[in-house]
Amino acid sequence: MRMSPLLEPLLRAQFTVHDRLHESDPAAFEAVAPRIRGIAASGESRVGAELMDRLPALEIISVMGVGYDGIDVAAAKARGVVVTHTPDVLNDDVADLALGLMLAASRQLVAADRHVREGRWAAQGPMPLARKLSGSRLGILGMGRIGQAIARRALAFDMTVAYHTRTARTDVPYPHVASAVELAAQSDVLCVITPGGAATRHLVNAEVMAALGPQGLLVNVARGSVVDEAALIEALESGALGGAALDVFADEPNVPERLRALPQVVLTPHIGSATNSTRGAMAGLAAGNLRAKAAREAVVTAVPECR
Ligand code: A2R
Repeated sequence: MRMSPLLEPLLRAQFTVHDRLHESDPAAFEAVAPRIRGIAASGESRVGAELMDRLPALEIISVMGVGYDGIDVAAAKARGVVVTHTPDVLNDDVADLALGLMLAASRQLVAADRHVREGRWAAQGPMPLARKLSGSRLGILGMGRIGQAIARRALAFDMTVAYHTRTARTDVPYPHVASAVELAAQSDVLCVITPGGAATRHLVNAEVMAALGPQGLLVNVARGSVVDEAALIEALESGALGGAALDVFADEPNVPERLRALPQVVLTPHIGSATNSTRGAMAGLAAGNLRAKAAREAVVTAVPECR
């Protein structure tokens, strides 16, 4: 994936940058690999042990994103390589998008826009009635930095909030629910905001979707891997699940045709943090971590496993 245009100038100002040279010119990469001290990665990057093995001088993998499920952190730690990410600065944007997706799906905003644009308002009359969001029951799967930002916004819509995490929190006022299935069963909207990776793979499965039910709405602003996408398509097609609003997918940027064909879904291309100000802040933090490491100072935001 192309490097962020907001990050690239910050890196070029201080470092010698080899932009995805291992993919574009493997021979040239082999020549510079022994001197590479840092990797600038995105939230979607895959950095495994095999790549690290070719970089004996590697000191840091700086991820521009909060999720780092594509990085083999255990392999990095074993080699004395620190992994950093960019938490907090994107909480507002991801939470804003989560609420936007809830509103878009329940009030049929995308279909309504097309209704006007395509002249159907004048030709056919009003749209079918939609579903009210305010006052409904929101279940949040994951109650970390972003989950809490989503919950605060939901309160302004008079929604009730409950959540499921592996460990109940003592610092939030919302009820903790013991499992994803139980949370889904008592929610009108289930919003997924856990990390990706093996521990959460297909946490939202057919059983969870059935519990959410024919009137339920699934919102995913976390990682595509957390939802069983094949089961999701089945559930939507059969009517077992009412609707979905998705910013992330199992195999980005490929979105299954069957999913794209469904009228009761709203789809966005992984834009959770994609505003100028937030991406600027993320780039600043990602570059700052690289600069700190190069200066032999403590990095700013190491991932929890590397602290
Ligand atoms: O399970 P806990 O107690 O560690 O709570 C974390 C929860 N979580 C899970 N909940 C249920 N089942 C799991 N297997 C599981 N694994 C983790 O997700 C915690 O409440 C939340 C993660 O919060 P933070 O680490 O503060 O992450 P943040 O900044 O809210 O971002 C969440 C994710 C990123 O990793 C990206 O993949 C995505 O949002 O953009």
